[in-house]
Amino acid sequence: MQRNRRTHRNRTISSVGIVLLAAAMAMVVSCASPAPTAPPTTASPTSTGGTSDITELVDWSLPPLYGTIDLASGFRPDPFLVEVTAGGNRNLRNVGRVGYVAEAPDFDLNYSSGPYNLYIFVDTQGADTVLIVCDPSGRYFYSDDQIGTRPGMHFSNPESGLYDIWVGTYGSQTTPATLAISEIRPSGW
Ligand SMILES: [Ca+2]
Repeated sequence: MQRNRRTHRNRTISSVGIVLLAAAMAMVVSCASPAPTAPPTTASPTSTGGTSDITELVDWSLPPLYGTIDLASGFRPDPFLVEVTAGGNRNLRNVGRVGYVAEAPDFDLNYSSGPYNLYIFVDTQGADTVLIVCDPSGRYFYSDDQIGTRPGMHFSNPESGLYDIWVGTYGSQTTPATLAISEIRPSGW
């Protein structure tokens, strides 16, 4: 069952439609739910060695700070862009990662997938940012430096459903950033 606002208490993991991540493009931070019965082909949820679970730092069920969008595969314009303030008071060191995010997601994507890959990435004016995404199966993924110091994730055969997105900073200072959602491989990727 996929997550949505009405069924968020039911975090059952679907055994089908597992997101495939391109190698080394994102790493699983932690997972609020039991491990999937069928592991993803190219990435598996792993322990990070941190002292806390990611769900003790962030709350996907809070209203997103910068809104929600419904996008169906083939959406235009592509990329879809959202201006956000990256960062917050949640220190990812506690889950074995580096960076700072807010408790609430910055943005929620309700995605209807099609034949394309899904890219979620961040653009900044030189600021070092990080990214956390909770996918429709309730698994958390982390990225730091995908394009220079900018984070990005690539979902192959993406699931339809809710993607909660946190745009964070490497250091403790917040910074303006642009969140990008695309089905086209970004330049410099
Ligand atoms: Ca970074």
